Amino acid sequence: MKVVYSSTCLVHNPEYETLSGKRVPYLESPQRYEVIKEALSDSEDSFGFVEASEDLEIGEHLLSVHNPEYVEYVKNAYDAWVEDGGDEAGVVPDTFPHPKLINFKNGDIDVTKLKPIAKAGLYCFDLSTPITADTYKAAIAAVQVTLTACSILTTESKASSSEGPVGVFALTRPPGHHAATSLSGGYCYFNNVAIAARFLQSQAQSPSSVNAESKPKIAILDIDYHHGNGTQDIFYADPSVYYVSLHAVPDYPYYTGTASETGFGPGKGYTLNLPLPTYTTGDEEYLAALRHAVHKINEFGAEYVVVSLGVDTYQHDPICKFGLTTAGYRRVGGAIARAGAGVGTVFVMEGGYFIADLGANVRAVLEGYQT
Ligand code: SP5
Ligand code: ZN
Repeated sequence: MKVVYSSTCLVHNPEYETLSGKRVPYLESPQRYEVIKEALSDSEDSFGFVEASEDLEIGEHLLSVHNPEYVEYVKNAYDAWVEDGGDEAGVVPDTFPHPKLINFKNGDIDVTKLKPIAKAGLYCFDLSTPITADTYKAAIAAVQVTLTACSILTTESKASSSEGPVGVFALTRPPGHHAATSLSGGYCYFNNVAIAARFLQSQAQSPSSVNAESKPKIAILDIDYHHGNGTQDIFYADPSVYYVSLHAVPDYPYYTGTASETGFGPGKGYTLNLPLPTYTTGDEEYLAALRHAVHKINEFGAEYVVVSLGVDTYQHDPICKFGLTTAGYRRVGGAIARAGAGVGTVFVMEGGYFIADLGANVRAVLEGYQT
């Protein structure tokens, strides 16, 4: 399996975040990236490493998901913030446009004239997603990694139709599934998997996998511990992208991910949330839900499967409350190999914060997929 990475993903390195009112060292660290890369280099299975090109033009693909004003904001926010006297550690909001506070639906507030601190709350929903001097560069590199992995996937899928399913791993950071069209949060700035889905739609071609609106069908399987609110939101009214998420309740991001959220308008029925309880979800409970998710994806009939790969479902994860084991992750990979009845899969890295076993857990999923 090819593993796509970029050294530029390492440059995003915030000092701290605020969790439960406490200032703590930033959990989504560059070290996460290094230990995953190292574990895959040590694997008996052959992982072939490919460094993504920094010159890859991604503008069009970024804008297939994100609003242009938002992209400009992420690019320039740090400089504007520092110039306005903000802390050099990075842009972090202190006030949000809560529904009961909002006064600009009637158009009397010009968003472009908001102070940097006000824009911070407009474009970000938590205290864990600061924009530092290097954030934009790393977030762009993550998109470059994702798109490079998708190109490899489409090329390999077309070449090897008889050799079974093709998998590619996009080693991304910062992660993406909490980011929406013009919103960051949960360590996420640009939604890597959403950009992957749109890119794969532009490349796919099998007529049997084309839906009523004649867009190729893509399934997104989100196995991060947290609900991918951003991904769900981006495709909520879109029947060509089936979003399926397994995640913990009750837990962050708290306000999304119920089973009753099933899509909107033409997208009704194309979002599937499988919330699982904190503390009592271990390997067996998780795999039962995952098999159901895979079955639903097979019924949908996608041309490609995009996996939001989080291993924060691990038993020792510092911010999560599931009990998966490293052996369980092998079975998770095996179950995913059955999704889409053998079509190509791109795995895109999301969460996972227990550094000591993070690499082994990611490796277990990918090896489980291959065997
Ligand atoms: C990509 C991803 O996994 N993002 C997750 C972001 C979670 N941020 C907030 C988590 C709140 C955890 N609260 C538990 C406090 C432990 N003392
Ligand atoms: Zn997560």
